Amino acid sequence: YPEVVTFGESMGLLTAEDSRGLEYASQLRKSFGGAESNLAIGIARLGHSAGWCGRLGDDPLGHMIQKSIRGEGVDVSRSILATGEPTGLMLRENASGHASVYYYRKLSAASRMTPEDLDEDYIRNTRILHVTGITAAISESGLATVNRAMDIAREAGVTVCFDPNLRLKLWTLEEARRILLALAEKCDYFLPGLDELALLYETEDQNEIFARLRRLRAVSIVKGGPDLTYVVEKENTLEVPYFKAERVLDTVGAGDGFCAGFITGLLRGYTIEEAVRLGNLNGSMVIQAVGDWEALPTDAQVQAKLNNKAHVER
Ligand code: KDG
Repeated sequence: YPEVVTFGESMGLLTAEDSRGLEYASQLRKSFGGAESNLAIGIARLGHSAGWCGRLGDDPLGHMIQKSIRGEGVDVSRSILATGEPTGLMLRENASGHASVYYYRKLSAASRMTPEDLDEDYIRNTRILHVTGITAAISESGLATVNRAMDIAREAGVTVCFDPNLRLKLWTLEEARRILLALAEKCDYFLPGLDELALLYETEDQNEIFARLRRLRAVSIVKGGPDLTYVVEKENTLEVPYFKAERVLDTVGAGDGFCAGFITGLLRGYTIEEAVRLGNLNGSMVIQAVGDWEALPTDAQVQAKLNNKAHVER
């Protein structure tokens, strides 16, 4: 069984790289995205085993996504290609310096995921289960699947990581607040961003936010501080500085890259601080190239970065 198990919606991703945006661009770059498959690929690149179990359509996009994730060394043996259900799609434009996405995922195969899709033994026998709030947002049955997976993991003593991944294009803030804060009660590691917490807890006051986090059973790892990541535990708060990225080309996927590094650190028995450092380094490498997961580093690249070794090009 893989050391980490995750599941969620992966979608075709068509990006207009042209400054004219989606409306006027004449070409789109084809890839795929999905927070959980990004994470699984990140962990596999760092040399650990990960399993991704999503529901895709039995269509060209579904085949491309399943083969690509498998090609990255992730176990997709529990993923499903559902006949007659479309693979979700996401369009993106990078016009005027910022990215906007448009989702086409209502009634997608993934949004029809149910708890029956889960292989319970697969979850019971892993070391870490990682779930995100995106799956909870896409449908009632997606939420039920997240809850069921968390319950199976907790009963079996499997560590549960949860990234709320707030996507306000998928639900209202009120719904998101009610559901994401309930899920945060059920994990061992809560992995939100500071901006998400301000929305979820309805305050910009960092002391108030951290006081709320301290009431959780989980250790919270808060991404997106001013050049640092916070670790908020019952008694203390730790600040772990970022690695400076040489250039920032595309910040989408940075959070998933962070989680992949952090979870790898947990698998390796690192201290929390060391695990967060690996998360920070991994996240800083994702943003240096275009794409949600393409620039996730291998372990050799991470080691070279840590040892300041120059890359030999030819
Ligand atoms: O975290 C990056 C993801 O947001 C992206 O890959 C696509 O899962 C995705 C989503 O729902 O936006």
